[in-house]
Amino acid sequence: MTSPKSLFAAAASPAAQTTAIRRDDRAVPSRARHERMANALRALAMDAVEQAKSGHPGLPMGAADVATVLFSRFLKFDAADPAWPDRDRFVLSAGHGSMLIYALLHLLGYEKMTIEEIKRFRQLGSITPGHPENFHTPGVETTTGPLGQGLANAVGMAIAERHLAAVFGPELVDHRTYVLASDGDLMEGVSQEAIALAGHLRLNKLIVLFDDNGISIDGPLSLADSVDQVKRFEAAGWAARRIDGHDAEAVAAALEEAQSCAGPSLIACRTIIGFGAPTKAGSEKTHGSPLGSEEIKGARERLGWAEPAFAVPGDVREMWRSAGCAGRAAHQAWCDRLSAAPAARRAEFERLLAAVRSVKEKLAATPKEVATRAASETALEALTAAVPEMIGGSADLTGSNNTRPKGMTVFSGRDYSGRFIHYGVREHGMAAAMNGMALHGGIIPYSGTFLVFSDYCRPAIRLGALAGERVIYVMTHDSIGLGEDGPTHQPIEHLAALRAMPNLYVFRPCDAVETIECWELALQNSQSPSVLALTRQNVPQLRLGVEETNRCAAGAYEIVPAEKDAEVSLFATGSEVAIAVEACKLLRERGVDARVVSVPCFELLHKQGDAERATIVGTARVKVAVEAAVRQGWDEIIGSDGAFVGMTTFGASAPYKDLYKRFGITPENVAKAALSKLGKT
Ligand SMILES: Cc1ncc(C[n+]2csc(CCOP(=O)(O)OP(=O)(O)O)c2C)c(N)n1
Repeated sequence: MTSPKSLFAAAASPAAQTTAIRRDDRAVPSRARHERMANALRALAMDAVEQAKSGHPGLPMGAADVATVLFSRFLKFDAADPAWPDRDRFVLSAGHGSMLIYALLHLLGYEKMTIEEIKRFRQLGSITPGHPENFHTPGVETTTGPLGQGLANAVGMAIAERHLAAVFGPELVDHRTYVLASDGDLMEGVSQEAIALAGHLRLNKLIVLFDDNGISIDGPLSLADSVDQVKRFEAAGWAARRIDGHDAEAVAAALEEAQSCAGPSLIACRTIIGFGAPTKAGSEKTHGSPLGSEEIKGARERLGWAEPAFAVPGDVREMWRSAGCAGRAAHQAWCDRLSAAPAARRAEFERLLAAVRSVKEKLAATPKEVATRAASETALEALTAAVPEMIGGSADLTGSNNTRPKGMTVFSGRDYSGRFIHYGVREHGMAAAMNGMALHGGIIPYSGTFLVFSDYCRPAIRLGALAGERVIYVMTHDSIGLGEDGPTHQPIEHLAALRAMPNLYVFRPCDAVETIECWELALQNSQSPSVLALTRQNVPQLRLGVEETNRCAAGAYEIVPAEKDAEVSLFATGSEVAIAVEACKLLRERGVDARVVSVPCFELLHKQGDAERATIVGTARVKVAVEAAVRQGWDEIIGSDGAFVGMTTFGASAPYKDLYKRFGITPENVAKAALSKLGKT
């Protein structure tokens, strides 16, 4: 087991000593004080959107009361250290309401969120982008904007908290995850997956505040939706209630009650979008455009807010600042407990290297002809033993994805110490939850489904790539090689589609040795998600000797060198590398010197310098690529005049060997394509 110190080392910084107020001791502001605090949020949101000439004032104005109660009376945090590991998390799932979080961070005293940044809302280089970006703005917990994602991230954060609390104890891990979700968040399908999973896992420290304003972009929600959200959440095992979201005491009472629920809680807060705007409040007109100077003037009058644009009076600033440091004593006490914890053990990096080395040594001693999904399971046995931060799972395909190594116990509502999550048939919710786990810190999530269902995860994979999160997808059944399940299950365009995504590493190892090497690279990619595309069918072990270096690290390498001077370079990935190796033999029988380059990861190859890449690609007159997928993306390696042996249509249902013949992905055809380019047919 890793130690708490190594886990929290990077993030924890000792808090300044102050005479601080504990959460429970915070003074309850009078109604007038509460209103002034909430109105400061409203005014900053109106002013920033007006200045930017774009943005969404409606949500911040409507949810200002809820946010004020949460941040001034409940949330455990310390504005001086946005990365304090044991802070409560606040997720603004409705990311379009970004001015709410920016105004909060500013008023609470987050150092970087100056009034200048608020004035530069949505401008190039500001820390106040259109939608919140956690990798950009200290104090923002996750990147939101695509509706539904934040809520599903929060489920992952709550899972991470429960697991780490079970492992390290409540003295070091004891925090809540709060979400502000809108109608749009709850209409998105991913929310259902997230809600069902959270209810099932009894995530009692997850509290969703629903900004129940009944308005979306097109107008009243009744145009498109008539779900009773309270009943919906209750059906999924949540405690749920409705309150008036402008009644601060009702919000506080509901939050108080939610603290002691046995499962997750929903608080549906009835609010008025654009609260305070004289003619536009309660209508979609406040949702996504500046209010206009007349409306803002009227709103200031209604709210009793006489300050000029962007000005915050001293008393209000003081109230917010004291909320911003109310958690400082709790933070300091936590730092003290952490320093009393056992010393750090060997670094994660060293543990990882030792595990990889042991797997490679075993494979060199006893080569294995196995499916790469099975090789991945063997790799996981060593890796998960060495890296306890790894939490596995599968979207109901555990036996097919081979993601549960022997002995890994299940994470459940009864036992949060388990490290394997049965996500159910919820690929999208799983992917978004994994993002949340990675964001939480202390966890390296990996989980599986079929590669074809990467489409079901894609929105979350994309956000993980944008935010630079280490999430590892084990995507098995990676081609027509899966056989009899047929074209619905056979990925064709998926590798190309995934490779098109910036900051996503797509690995397609060719054998057991490449599989452990790709796992090592995925684990070392601490700023990027990775996909491991793995076969269902067996493949021969092509790498036989003992090799210290990770040859996959260059993205591509010569797995079969030329005899002398190659006329033909054959490029392949995954299960097709063995086909290319056979084709190479056929070419040599015809007197043609050829070499084979395995290309386990395009992105790493692209990262090589020009000279290294040129050496790997080589200078052979003819280049042929073979991959049981579409050609798109390969021309960068083989050129538009290269030959490609792969798929141009959907697959079919049949035993896989028949399919490879039917679609012409055979050594004979690869050799034929090369010979034809050489003019030797
Ligand atoms: C997945 C996704 N689809 C569409 C949008 C565009 N969009 C932004 S806000 C919104 C709906 C707004 O309604 P609601 O969620 O109730 O927010 P409110 O109007 O209360 O601010 C839509 C469709 C989006 N951000 N994400």
